[in-house]
Amino acid sequence: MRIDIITVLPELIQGFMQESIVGRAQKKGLVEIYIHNLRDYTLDKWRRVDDYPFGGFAGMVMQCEPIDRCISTLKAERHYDQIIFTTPDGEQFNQPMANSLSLCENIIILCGHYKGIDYRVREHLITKEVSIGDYVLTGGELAAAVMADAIVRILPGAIGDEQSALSDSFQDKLLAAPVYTRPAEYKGWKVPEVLLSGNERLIKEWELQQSLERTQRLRPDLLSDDATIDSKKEYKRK
Ligand code: 6GU
Repeated sequence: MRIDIITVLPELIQGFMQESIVGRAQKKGLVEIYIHNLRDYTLDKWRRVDDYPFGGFAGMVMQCEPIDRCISTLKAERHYDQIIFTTPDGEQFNQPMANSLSLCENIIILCGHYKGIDYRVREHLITKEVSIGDYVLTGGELAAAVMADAIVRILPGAIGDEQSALSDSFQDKLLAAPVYTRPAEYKGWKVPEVLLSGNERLIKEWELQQSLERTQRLRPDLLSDDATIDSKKEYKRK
């Protein structure tokens, strides 16, 4: 998979992409991530990429030309499955969207600035508008990093244990069960007995029951969805 990120603040994303699972996934060759400085695509001699808005509104607006030149350069080299714009008024990012984007061959993420981009870019160049939640960030860079992280970590091989990405909270619309490690008792705080039993069937049952209980208590909205019922049945069969 290949992810191209277009931004006016490349330094903000660069460090993040070199660390952790995302950094490792790149070294393993599972994903290529390229960060493009929008200023490299302007024809303006001062490298400006924004201008005053028509209509006399407040603030500056990112111009069509540098964005179009950057996206066109990329599109001339390969087909892109999605050209995503990060914006608080976009479709809410969630696990199913991360799953579906992780199946793409090539995607572009254009980092938006709220109120700050010529609308014609959104009408003519963008195929998907995405928000990471109902709050306003100063720019789309953090949103792009969040999306890239969620997409890359589920690529096969990105996480050591194949199973672990699939048993994440939200992956089956249930919150994950608690996990514990050694020692079995610390300051009198005990690990649930069943986990020490070695009985795989009982442990699986406990895990599902914990997932359901925690989801009911913390995120009852997730259980109202029909898909949850199916995933529970599926889980029981395993
Ligand atoms: Cl994608 N961008 C900005 N600027 N703010 C946001 C967001 C995106 N998602 C939530 N808030």
